[in-house]
Amino acid sequence: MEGVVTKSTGSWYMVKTKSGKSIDCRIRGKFRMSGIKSTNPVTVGDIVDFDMEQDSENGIIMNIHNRKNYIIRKSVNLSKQTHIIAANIDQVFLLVTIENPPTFTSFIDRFLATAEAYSIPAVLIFNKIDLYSKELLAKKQALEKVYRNIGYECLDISATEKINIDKLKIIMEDKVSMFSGHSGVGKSTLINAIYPELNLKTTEISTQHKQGQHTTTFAEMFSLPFGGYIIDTPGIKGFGVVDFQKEEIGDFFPEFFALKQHCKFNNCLHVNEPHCAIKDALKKGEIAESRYISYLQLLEGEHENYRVDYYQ
Ligand SMILES: Nc1nc2c(ncn2[C@@H]2O[C@H](COP(=O)(O)OP(=O)(O)O)[C@@H](O)[C@H]2O)c(=O)[nH]1
Ligand SMILES: [Mg+2]
Ligand SMILES: [Zn+2]
Repeated sequence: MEGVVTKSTGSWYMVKTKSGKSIDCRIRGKFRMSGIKSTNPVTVGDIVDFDMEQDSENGIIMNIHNRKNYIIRKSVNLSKQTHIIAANIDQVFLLVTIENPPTFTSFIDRFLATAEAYSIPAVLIFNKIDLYSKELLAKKQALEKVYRNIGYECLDISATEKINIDKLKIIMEDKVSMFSGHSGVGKSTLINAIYPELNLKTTEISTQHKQGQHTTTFAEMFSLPFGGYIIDTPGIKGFGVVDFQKEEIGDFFPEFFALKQHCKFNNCLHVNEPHCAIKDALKKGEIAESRYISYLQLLEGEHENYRVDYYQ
């Protein structure tokens, strides 16, 4: 039988089948995933094949399907090992507010580059649009133009006034989604607007985790009444860990990637090199200055303390 792992404790896995049944499963022996040194072989979001144990309500996971993507966290004690937080994420939403709190482009761009590195499509949600003055609305529109031009979907939302919640639900339908953004941007309020019962659940879980002695936290997938899932990652503040190599950072800026074949040097870092297509485009205004500045910051490694809040 086939199912998706919606919850894990490290030794048990909750597997939900297509018919909607949830089965407690465990794994037998050791799974070896090629290329990944991980403390947990099976993670939330994994599609697995399982057999039922004899005379039991429980299953045994026999096989994990190839992951289309996954996010990781480095293990604290085993330096080379990683903990896979979740797999097969269809999209990640970054909540952005122009004010209260401000979300800076450097933060947005680091987030988007990380999502690109993980191969997870990212959507920008501009929340609290009910609050914005004419001036701030113009600022928001200018930002949206920058991101739409390079292929990112942007959505205006008011979580409190319930503006465009239906549009968001359509984007989320039948997909596995994650939400992130600075503290105070309205993640909890938005989740509440989408599906009130879910918020109750996640609050309970966060509390439970705080009381627990173990710092290990496991993600959980919550199914949505209109189809699809939200992945909750209690206690995990980073969008995983990406160790960017200088030469590859440009590849995670789609508008840079599209032009780099025209740079004179194929290892061009787009800083001081002559005949650089990216700098030419910047001069012509075809690449946004804010994006180029964010790129330079990543290149200089100013991302070490980068943290993204999840929606708890
Ligand atoms: N005016 C307005 N306030 C909002 C909106 N969304 C959230 N808020 C407020 O922003 C504050 C932080 O929201 P919260 O959901 O706790 O943010 P979180 O830290 O991202 O989970 C709360 O006071 C919310 O009522 C919105 O769309 N409009
Ligand atoms: Mg919150
Ligand atoms: Zn270049």
